[in-house]
Amino acid sequence: MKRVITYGTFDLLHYGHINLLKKAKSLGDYLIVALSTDEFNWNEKRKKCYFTYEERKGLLEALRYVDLVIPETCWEQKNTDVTKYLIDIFVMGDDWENKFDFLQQKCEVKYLPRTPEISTTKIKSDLNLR
Ligand code: C2G
Repeated sequence: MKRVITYGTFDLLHYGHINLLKKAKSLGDYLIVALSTDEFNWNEKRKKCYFTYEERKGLLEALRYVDLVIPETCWEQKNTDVTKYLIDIFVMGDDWENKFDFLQQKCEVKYLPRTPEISTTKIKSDLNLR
């Protein structure tokens, strides 16, 4: 069984996220999503999410492409996650191109094309949300 993992905030879940998750799942048989906690988002990414961790987790768990959602609490957990969850393929959107190449010693690392015209930031600004 080929096991895939990806990481992200996935706030205001949109079709750009879905495209990535669908493609990530198509690369294997089991997809784990490491979902950024509210604290990690604020402390490390200065992201204030519209939906809480639990709400974002519930949305991802409802998707047919997602088999398991785990918390992302720090940047450094990727190495241990790849070992702990017996990961074969690490996947991220290509806005992260090369940023996680260090994981190539442990698993395949793939950067997938982002869906260009959509983002959580764009949704918020279009709706005048802060
Ligand atoms: N994404 C995409 N197309 C978009 C928007 C996002 O393919 N239009 C992808 C991103 O490239 C990322 C994933 O969807 O792989 C999640 O995006 P974010 O929620 O913005 O995640 P990010 O803030 O990039 O967090 O440790 C890694 C970080 O947790 C990644």
